[in-house]
Amino acid sequence: MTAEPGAGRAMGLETRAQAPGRLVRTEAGVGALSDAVMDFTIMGIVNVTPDSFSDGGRFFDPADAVTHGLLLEAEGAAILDVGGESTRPGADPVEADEESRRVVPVIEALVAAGVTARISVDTSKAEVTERALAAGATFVNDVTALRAAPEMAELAAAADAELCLMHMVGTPRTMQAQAHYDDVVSEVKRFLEERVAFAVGHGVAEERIILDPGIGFGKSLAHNLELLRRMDELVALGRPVLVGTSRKSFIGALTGADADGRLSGTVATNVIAYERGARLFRVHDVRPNVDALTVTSATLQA
Ligand code: 9MG
Repeated sequence: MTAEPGAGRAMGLETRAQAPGRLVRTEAGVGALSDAVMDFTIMGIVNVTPDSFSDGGRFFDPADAVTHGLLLEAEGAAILDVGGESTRPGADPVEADEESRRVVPVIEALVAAGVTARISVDTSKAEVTERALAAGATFVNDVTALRAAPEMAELAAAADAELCLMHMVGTPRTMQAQAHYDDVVSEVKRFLEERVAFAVGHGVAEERIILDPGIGFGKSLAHNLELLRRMDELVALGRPVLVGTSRKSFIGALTGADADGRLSGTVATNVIAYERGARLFRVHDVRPNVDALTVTSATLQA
């Protein structure tokens, strides 16, 4: 894997706002309020689950999920991540048929509604991936990095879809018990390099791959903070890095806030990660993160 010029740039979605002071629709969604270049991408979370940790059950009805996705797009999400199985520790496993029944109608309805945001399917199952890609998803978000279903590589490759490979030791059900690292950043890097080699070896174009350190997945508070602080070392792998800290419990461990009160902490993590080169951000609260990252981006480019 070699670093390429502009590798930190998020998926070619760089945009320039057209009308300072007004919301403008751009390739990435709703544009910035200044004339700064938006060189980051927001992935809005659309959980179609009864049991996700912060919004479980809120958008379980497909119509509510679609309405929510459209709102996130209007707020500036360039990607909508549609998931039908919670990855929180202790969540109930879901059969592929049930997971597809949750996500496919939402993807179809978002496409029918004419969303311009890319649609991501958050799944680790080949069957769900296949159905979601057929329904209009163009991005696969696999928290197991192709370990649960290696054949997802061929499916993503055949569809020329973007593929996010996330670090996690074990599975969502076993990961917390395995949170030991000698050097968390080096170990995450090694894992991601190996998974990129696997994906490329199974036909995925390297330029379609996005890397993710898996913040909160089997990592202690200190591990999560170290990964954020040393994000530049992951960015140096040469692929865009996606960060998913939104409302996670390590923020609550620092601030004492419950999931609904973790927006300020989430924004802080994203600003730090941006400053160190991450360019994709998976969030529940789109608009505040767009605003904070627009200001950060403009400041660093001034
Ligand atoms: C589904 N999901 C929950 N947290 C996540 C994170 O941090 N990254 C990615 N890629 N997906 C996540």
